[in-house]
Amino acid sequence: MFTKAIVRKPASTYANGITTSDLGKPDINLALKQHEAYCEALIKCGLELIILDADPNFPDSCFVEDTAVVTKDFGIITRPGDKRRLGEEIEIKKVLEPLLKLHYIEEPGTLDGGDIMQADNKFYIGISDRTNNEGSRQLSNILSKYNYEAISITVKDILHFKTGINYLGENNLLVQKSFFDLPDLKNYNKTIVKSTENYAANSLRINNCVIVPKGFPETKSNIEKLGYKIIELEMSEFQKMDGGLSCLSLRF
Ligand code: CIR
Repeated sequence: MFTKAIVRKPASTYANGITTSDLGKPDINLALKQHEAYCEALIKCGLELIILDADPNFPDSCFVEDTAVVTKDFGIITRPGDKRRLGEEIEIKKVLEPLLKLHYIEEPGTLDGGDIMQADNKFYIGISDRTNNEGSRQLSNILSKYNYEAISITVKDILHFKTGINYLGENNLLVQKSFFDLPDLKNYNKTIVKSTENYAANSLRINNCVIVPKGFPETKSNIEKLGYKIIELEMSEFQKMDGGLSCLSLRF
């Protein structure tokens, strides 16, 4: 069970953030509305929110997931892999310091939280353009102290590991096609997201709900068939900046 989440409001400079998508410029007012709806959904799922003010110096800073990896007992402050985002983690460190025992990813390691997927007692670490082998090695060392197993997986053609895969719980993985045959994931029950619904692979399990982006009916129905209660959220303005549901919060 998660009880808390950290979120950060989109900044006035949000449209200047990093993106590879060709979906056009985001509308900041609409992004703020969608962010409010996201916060309401987290509250509905039973979370108490720590809502941080926007920081216009960091256009991507609403994507707090990349700045830390958190569990109930400890947290790891990351070293974001794109230089333009280095520094976002400082505020998150301040917020987490009184709450959790903290560890740090250090230079030359880089690591974005979007590359880290926890599935029960295992952590999968995506090696991507943002997370390097050294970052993965440091994280694995920290996790091993807490008796978690760490498995690294190479990420190709998508921004972060969790852009393409998410653990729903009860051994259920939601996966884009490219992750279906990975030997490291062979023991999971996999639900494939069809390519026209790829964005919905970043659906988010929180307590007894799964939050799904609006507009992906087949994925929604497949998750429903697994027995989960669904909350759908409009995510258009975050999709334009390569962000998904998991990116917008740190849950613990
Ligand atoms: C970036 O490129 O870093 C942001 N525009 C999007 C980050 C999305 N975060 C995530 O998937 N965890």
